[in-house]
Amino acid sequence: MTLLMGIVNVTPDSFSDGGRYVGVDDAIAHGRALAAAGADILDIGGESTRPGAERVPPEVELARVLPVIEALAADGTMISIDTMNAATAAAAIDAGALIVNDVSGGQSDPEIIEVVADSEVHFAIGHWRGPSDRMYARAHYDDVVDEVIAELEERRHEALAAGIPPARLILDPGFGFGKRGDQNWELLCGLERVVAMESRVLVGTSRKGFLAATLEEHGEPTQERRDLATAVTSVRAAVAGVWAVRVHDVAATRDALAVWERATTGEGRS
Ligand code: PMM
Repeated sequence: MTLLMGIVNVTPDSFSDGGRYVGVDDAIAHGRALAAAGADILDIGGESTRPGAERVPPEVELARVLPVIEALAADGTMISIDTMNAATAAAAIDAGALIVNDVSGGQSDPEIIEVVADSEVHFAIGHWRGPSDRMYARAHYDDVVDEVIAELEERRHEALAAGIPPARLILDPGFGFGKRGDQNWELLCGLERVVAMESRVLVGTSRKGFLAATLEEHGEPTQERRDLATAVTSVRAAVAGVWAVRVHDVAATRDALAVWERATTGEGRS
């Protein structure tokens, strides 16, 4: 059964009087709603990795995510920290995170690999070709599936060499990261080959630009339409045998997966 990872982005806006980010309480409430909707894991992030997004100092990132991790981990939910910073990963682990999700796969801040190696948490390694301001310049592939697999293999090798056991590794082909529209569709079509790498695979297509580009053929790609598209691509990923899908709208993908399971096996979660 494919696990559901719900996305909790802690709003970057402003400080409240108490020194807590205004977005903290909203993020906690949002995380609880996603867990109630069926999220198996909550992925908490305090820095946007979207194309063109500016980097955030690790101490600011940490101030955003830490209270959210503490509250949601205390609920008993499995927490993933979405960060490229070793210091943030270390503090998040101390606060109860069980997965370090690094879209750069340890390339942005290589010390993150040591932090994970010195702990007992899982490491989600993303396929990445540089920071968001440069990633499209590097989006050249002869065969995107082959090259993503080869580069993920290098990252996996580094993690293993640092002493992280294979059972703690998760690979993510990094949809939207250093890939242009059609390259993402090609990658989605070739997901079985990524799954054949024999690590758990995590896939995040939620609301991404390549979905919007397809939806635009029939008008405004609203959030609602992107969430429907995400449910479909997440089912596609589940068909390939991925371990988990990372989504904003947990309920939509939960329903799509439940219907697909019933439609193909006659069995389901309930
Ligand atoms: N995408 C984003 C952020 N974190 N983590 C993983 N493992 N995989 C992804 O594809 C991924 C990620 C960017 O999307 P967002 O800004 O909507 O969170």
